[in-house]
Amino acid sequence: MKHLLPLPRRAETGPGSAEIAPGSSVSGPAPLTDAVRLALPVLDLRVLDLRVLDLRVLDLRPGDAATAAVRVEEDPRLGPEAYELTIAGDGVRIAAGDRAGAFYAAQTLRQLLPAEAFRSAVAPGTSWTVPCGRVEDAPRFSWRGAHLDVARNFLPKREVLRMIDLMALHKLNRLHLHLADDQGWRVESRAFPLLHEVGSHRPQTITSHKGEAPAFDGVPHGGHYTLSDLAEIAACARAREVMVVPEIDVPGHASAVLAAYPALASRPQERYEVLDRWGISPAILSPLPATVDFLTTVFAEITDALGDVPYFHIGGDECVLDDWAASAEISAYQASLGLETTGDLHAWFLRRLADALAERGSRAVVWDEAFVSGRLRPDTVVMPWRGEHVARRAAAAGHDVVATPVFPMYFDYAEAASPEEPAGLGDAITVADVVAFAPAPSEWPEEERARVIGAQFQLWSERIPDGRTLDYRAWPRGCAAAEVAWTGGPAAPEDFFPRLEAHLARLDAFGVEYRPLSGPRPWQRGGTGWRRHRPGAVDVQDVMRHLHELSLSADSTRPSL
Ligand code: TNX
Repeated sequence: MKHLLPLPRRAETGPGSAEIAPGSSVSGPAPLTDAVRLALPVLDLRVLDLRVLDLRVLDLRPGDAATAAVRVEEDPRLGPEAYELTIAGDGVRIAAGDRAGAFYAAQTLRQLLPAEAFRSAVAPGTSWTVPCGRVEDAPRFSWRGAHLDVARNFLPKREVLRMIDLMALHKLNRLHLHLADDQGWRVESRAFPLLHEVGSHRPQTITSHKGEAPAFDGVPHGGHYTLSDLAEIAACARAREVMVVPEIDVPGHASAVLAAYPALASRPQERYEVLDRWGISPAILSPLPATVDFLTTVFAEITDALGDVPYFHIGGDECVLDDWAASAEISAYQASLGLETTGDLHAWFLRRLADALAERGSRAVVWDEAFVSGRLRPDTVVMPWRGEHVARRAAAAGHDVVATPVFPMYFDYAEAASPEEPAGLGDAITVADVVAFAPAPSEWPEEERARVIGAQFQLWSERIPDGRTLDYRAWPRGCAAAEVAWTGGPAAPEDFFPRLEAHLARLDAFGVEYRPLSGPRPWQRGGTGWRRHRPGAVDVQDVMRHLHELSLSADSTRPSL
């Protein structure tokens, strides 16, 4: 039981082992048994559902349920996502309070099998030997997230589905999809079809680094998910205990929306284009009622496609409010609402959207600038990306907080300040940095710690053009993030790294092109082309100092990088 990742609360190894033969059965109440079977595809388990058991249909003998290789029991004493896994000579027993607990027990069982169990198929007739023992486990945090920016570089649906599978192996349970930004709008809208027809592609993408003469690749880029794709993604995710959290980032980062519907701009005469370069753009939606109506319609389309949407992210970050101040119509509207500053108007606008979402049963999630602007609904979840200070302020104000600080949770930063490393947004965030992270610091008072509901890593995709690069950036830092989100962190490196080494064999079997701990393979290096690395270009610690200063100032909706 030494190599489980994330680390369970308790694990003991006993003498002996159990055998699981091909085609073995799993018995227990639906849908727990089904969750177990889904988590163990390589075991080819038949399901004996005790509630709907029809032995004739299944062609089984009455004694089979008692001799099933894996027996699942519902145990209401166990909390959400908790499980007990017992492996004895006569088989495997799983106790769980809910479907998620049963699913995670089966994920743990899979890790107790040889790494071969992480291939998508095994030789016919393979049977598995599992060491006897017992695991008692439950997560420290309910939000164990991964953020995918599919706006800057689109990722085809297959990559999103694969990410969900990889998340499930690591007991990660929130997939935050950043669906709209200056460089692309990534979801179908039947109400406003120009959003995906115009907003989802750009003619080219910048390849030069900051400070260099601009150079472009001359390659068109595009793509979006249909509403049916979103429904499919959500259903696959739900089956794997992953909740999709959609994000439409407003009112800034709006170039793609405004390329489609310029009438929503604060300067409607201006012509907008889907951006072909990175950075903070001044493009901002107008805060007038027409924009709120437009967005609530689009949010409803996305919510209807996804099904159950407990959380909907509305962004709120990096807004340049100059166009609001310059517009007579917007200033008059601001005055009519009795609001003093454009910052107040930013807060008011996001509040309107959060209220509209609440009417449809979704809680809003925002980046921390929106918290600093004020007026949030008390139930709004805050993602403090600018560091611990603003995280603590949001927690002290009574908001649920998901820890998302640039350091060490921005996996778009390079893992080393080395010329071999492909260029990231900056340097350097290592696996060891992630392992040392405590999302709810022990120095905080208990009430503030209790407000931290989880942690999430971010894969901003300015420098993640495809699935291979995604693998490289996400893993193994994602393994470390999963560890601290499950256990509460930090982990002791001398305990974590040997477990990680064993875990990497599982990722090899699964087919993940992760970054080896010793550094990139030759074809994973930066080379001399557009992904060449410039050591020392941006130091993540300098970025954090800068963001910290900004989050202290009252006027911190201003752009920051
Ligand atoms: C900041 S975090 C951003 C993103 C960038 C990222 C690059 C946040 C809310 N905004 O737009 O992609 O930095 O690291």
